[in-house]
Amino acid sequence: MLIRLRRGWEIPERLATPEDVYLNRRTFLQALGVTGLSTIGALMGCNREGQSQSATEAPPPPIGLPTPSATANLYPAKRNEHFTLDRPLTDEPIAARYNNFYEFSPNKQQVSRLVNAFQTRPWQIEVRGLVKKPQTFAIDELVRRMPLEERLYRHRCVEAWAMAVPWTGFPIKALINLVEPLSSAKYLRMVTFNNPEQAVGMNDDTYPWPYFEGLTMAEATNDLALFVTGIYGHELTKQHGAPMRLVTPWKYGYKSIKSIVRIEFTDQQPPTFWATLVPREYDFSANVNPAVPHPRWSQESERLIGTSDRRQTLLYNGYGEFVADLYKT
Ligand SMILES: Nc1nc2c(c(=O)[nH]1)N[C@H]1C(S)=C(S)[C@@H](COP(=O)(O)O)O[C@H]1N2
Ligand SMILES: [Mo]
Repeated sequence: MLIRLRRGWEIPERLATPEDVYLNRRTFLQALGVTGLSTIGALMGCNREGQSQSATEAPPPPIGLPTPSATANLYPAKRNEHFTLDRPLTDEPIAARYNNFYEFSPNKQQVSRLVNAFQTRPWQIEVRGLVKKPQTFAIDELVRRMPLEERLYRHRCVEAWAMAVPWTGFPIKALINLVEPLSSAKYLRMVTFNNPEQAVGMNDDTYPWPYFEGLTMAEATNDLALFVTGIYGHELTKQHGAPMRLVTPWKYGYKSIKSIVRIEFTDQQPPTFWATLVPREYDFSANVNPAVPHPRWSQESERLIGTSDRRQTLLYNGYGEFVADLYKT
């Protein structure tokens, strides 16, 4: 039996619809008698051969809110009407059950089922490195001090699916101002929580956990760059990266690191999770650009999840008026 094993990140989303991946993987696992979660990643993508069975599927889980917090009453926040969309908002149940969060599963449709044990309070965020005022914030105190607003943003995953979401959060700039970076600070490095007991996918040690990402200072202080603590008018759910995640809508989704515990100001370009795993496929800047194909698939168009709509992908995901100046040479 010859099985071509491929990791989830090795196939464009277009070639592996989540339904195919999920149903065939189930069949596969059953046939092999495999139940170990660590094998799921290795089996992602060996699909499309056998036809999907109508597996007796459990009903979808409710849209899980995070661990109770002291700031739930801050939502919904006032919408900033400056940010408009060219497409309908994605329905919340669609966005809530289609998540890239490898700490829980490499299968986007499984993540929301696996986040229950994840504790998002108490939660602290340490800010350190090249700043005048390094400090550790309790998340609810930080959120209370920040100017929360709602923004409608497009989101474009490198796998060529897209959605449009109402995020609630605050400009990264507001947090940067609190800690006063030194002039030597050129980059922000951000790190996700590390707890394999609460996040079952972290037991797969083929990944360099915990997840890490970075931005230049110019990117981080751009108006568009948000730290997000809410979605669809309520607190951020676990599967979307509670209690606080990054959102940089002109970049591919993998930059928008979830469930952040540490932010460090440095003078060196920080390594990133996906570029560490597959350097020739995932670069540091990760700006959305339809003219630059991924090494194994085109980036010219994208599928809007929950619909059969396919759209042309726009340079900087349509946010050129805000960010193009950052990349002029
Ligand atoms: N810690 C962490 N952050 C992450 C990821 C991840 O696997 N782990 N996936 C990224 C990718 S590839 C995308 S497309 C978005 C998905 O965000 P969503 O699930 O809220 O749609 O989260 C990003 N942030
Ligand atoms: Mo992504």
